[in-house]
Amino acid sequence: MNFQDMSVSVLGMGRSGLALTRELSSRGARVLISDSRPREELNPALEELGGLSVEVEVGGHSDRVLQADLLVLSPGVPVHHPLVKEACRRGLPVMGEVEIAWRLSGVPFIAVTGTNGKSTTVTLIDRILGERSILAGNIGNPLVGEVAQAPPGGYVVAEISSFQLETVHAFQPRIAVLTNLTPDHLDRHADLEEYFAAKARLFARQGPQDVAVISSDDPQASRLADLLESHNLPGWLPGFPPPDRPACPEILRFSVRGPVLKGAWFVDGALWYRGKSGSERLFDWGFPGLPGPHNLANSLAAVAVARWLGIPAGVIHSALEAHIPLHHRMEEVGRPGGVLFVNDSKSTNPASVQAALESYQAPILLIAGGKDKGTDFSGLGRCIARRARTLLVLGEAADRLAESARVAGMNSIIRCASLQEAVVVAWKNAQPGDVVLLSPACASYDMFRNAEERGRLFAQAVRCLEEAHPGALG
Ligand code: UMA
Ligand code: ADP
Repeated sequence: MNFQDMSVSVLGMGRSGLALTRELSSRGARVLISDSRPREELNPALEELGGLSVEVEVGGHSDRVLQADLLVLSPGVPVHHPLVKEACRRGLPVMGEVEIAWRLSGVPFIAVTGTNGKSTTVTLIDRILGERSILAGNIGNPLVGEVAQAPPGGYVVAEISSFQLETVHAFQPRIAVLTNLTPDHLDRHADLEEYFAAKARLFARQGPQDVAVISSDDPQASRLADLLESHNLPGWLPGFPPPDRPACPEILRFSVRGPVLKGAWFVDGALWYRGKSGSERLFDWGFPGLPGPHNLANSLAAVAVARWLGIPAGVIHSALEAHIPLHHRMEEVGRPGGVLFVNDSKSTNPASVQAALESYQAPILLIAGGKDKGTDFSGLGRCIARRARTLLVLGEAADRLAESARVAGMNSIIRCASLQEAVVVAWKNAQPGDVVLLSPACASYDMFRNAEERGRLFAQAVRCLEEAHPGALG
């Protein structure tokens, strides 16, 4: 893709927009970068742009952004934005950073999407590939700034969100993985079907030389695999044309429940893989850094990818053995007085909370709540009532969460004004051996800058407890 003298408007001055602006202007494009936030909130971003000769617009997106050859959206800018609709109406190409990064990359992509488990799965794949890969995308570092570092003959391992998939077109990953698909981001997508259709775009351009790795345990993921196999993937929004050829990659499935026709599975304590040369027992399951059945599923996805690439079982085993939980994902952050505190701040939907609740045998005091994404909490409420001894709620979604647990029969529910208060109250109500689990089921933006900040403050509050009560409860 040649950007020389192309006029490009970039919406959003976050990590994605800034990386794009740097890359496109270095390739000779005339860039206008526009952000809806006021100047005083954008000072660090504006400083980063300081050395570049680009046009900057702050405090809103004007029609000026439509006077371009290409409109590029940051993931945080929804395709339902009126300006995007107008761009599509005028025939102005609209794309996102993933599409551009893919077009600029010289090496194939291994792309992972799903409601949960993306970061864990891409990290496992990247560690298995070692020197042969680079890791980027929704995990935190924009692809466009990284793809040039991929080793020749290697792979870009990319975590891809549904937001990013809204604006891909020709994107054709060599290997595409779907971990699972459960309700989330319904404040952004019109409904679950639209979320599903966005996820399906990961596979829409794949051909027979490519492979799709899809959970066979998750009903929506399984439905997507069936639609892919029968060339019936859903279309996308008006203004975004469908792929011009029927596509069907090779399909591998993975299951924690038993054998699949082709792919990876778990049975009788061991991992198995069946590819072109028949079934093989790989190794026993049991890795301390990968707790819970959900991490078994993530590992099976990574195993299917790795075995399809011909990587020996021993190399895969070593990578799983060396894995330590990523920060803010069921991360043990302290044990004041014998009470285990677990930071699962990246758990932002009901399915990820359920996965955490199913991972501990000990009594659980659950801290949950945060920015309300309009998610249905009724199933989660039943799971909380079954698995948790006490629920501590906070944030915008506190009342809805409390109500869902209450109607499911739970009566130990405590409302807290802050995360710090929740930590102290949970500790006072806990016995040695109990688990205090921060697993919010919600986004963090009502009280924190992001999920990482929420997790850090939780860990800090636990450290304060440890310092204030050395030996207490022990
Ligand atoms: N903005 C506008 N107009 C709008 C909306 C937003 O100008 O209509 C501006 C905001 O004022 C802000 C900027 O856009 O200044 C933020 O852009 P962004 O929200 O796209 O965030 P980035 O910093 O560019 O980070 C994005 C991803 N963010 C989102 O998807 C919300 C990051 O994923 C990703 O790591 C990064 O690109 C690099 O690829 C974060 C995330 O929360 C971790 N992802 C969601 C998730 O995992 O659940 C999908
Ligand atoms: P993502 O990148 O999709 O957000 P992460 O690997 O960062 O996924 O994990 C986010 C949250 O989801 C954590 O709370 C983690 O424990 C949980 N989780 C991870 N894998 C799964 C899975 N396969 N199913 C359900 N929950 C999961």
